[in-house]
Amino acid sequence: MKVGTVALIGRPNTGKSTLVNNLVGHKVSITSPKPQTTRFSIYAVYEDEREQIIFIDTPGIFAKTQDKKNKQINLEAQRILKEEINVIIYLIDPTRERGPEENRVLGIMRKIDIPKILVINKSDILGEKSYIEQYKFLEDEFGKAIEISALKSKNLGALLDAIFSHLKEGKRLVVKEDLPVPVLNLNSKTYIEENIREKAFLVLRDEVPYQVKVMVDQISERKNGFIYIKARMIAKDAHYKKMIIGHSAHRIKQINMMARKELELSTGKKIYLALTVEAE
Ligand SMILES: Nc1nc2c(ncn2[C@@H]2O[C@H](COP(=O)(O)OP(=O)(O)OP(=O)(O)O)[C@@H](O)[C@H]2O)c(=O)[nH]1
Ligand SMILES: [Mg+2]
Repeated sequence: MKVGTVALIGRPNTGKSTLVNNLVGHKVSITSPKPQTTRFSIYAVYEDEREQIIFIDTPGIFAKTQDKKNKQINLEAQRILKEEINVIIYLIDPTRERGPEENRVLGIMRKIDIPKILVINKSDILGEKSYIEQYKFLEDEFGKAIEISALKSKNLGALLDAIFSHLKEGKRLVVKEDLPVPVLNLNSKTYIEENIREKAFLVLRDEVPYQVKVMVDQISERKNGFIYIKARMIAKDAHYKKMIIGHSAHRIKQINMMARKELELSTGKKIYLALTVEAE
């Protein structure tokens, strides 16, 4: 069996988390149409008959910044690159212009001496609006590009083959059966918090998601087989709190319902989610 660790690198919103989720076949990372959705690196396990891969989904790298939080996020992606990584997937989103953000990622890529696979994502919508010409030069620099659609799971087999060709023979890095979900570094609390945060992104759209924190206070199994989860969404102030709750609580109810459904799917159990909102 061939084994190895593969990091996904790219600017925000290129589809790194979507790709990891679809490769692993299970939701491990949250995704959203907003950049900077992923905040910390997530390790997820993929395995088939011939290979075992640990994928590392990193937060998107963006242009040089003075903002403290953004600096931290950039550092996180670069910290990962100092770990033992066997292959890097350099993910491109050709539906957006190249710009300073891509240049920054490119600068980092050029300095790293690890096998890289250039992957062009969102091939399902390339017909509509494409800046692919701006990225063609990368093929000369990094070799052949693999065109995929992370969202539609298109051409992922070719990507797995390319990864396979870079991996070395070895023993399994982890025993998958031991893991409740194929995520290595997330405990269930964080997993639930991330799920709720994702639904908040979806329901609140452009309004507030960045200002929302989620805290899980309790997870317990009830006699009737239900899993009881008590969680709080913490808004920046009273104004945002009201926004999250929505008129006759319609927003918070929707967030709750969506999070509950997904948690039921991933655990195979009935969930009771007591979700409240408070101001910081
Ligand atoms: N049409 C299309 N949309 C995609 C594809 N892959 C990802 N997306 C969308 O692009 C958006 C961003 O996807 P994410 O997976 O959250 O991107 P990311 O690179 O993890 O972003 P950060 O965590 O912010 O760095 C979401 O709205 C996805 O649904 C794809 O292959 N085709
Ligand atoms: Mg992400």
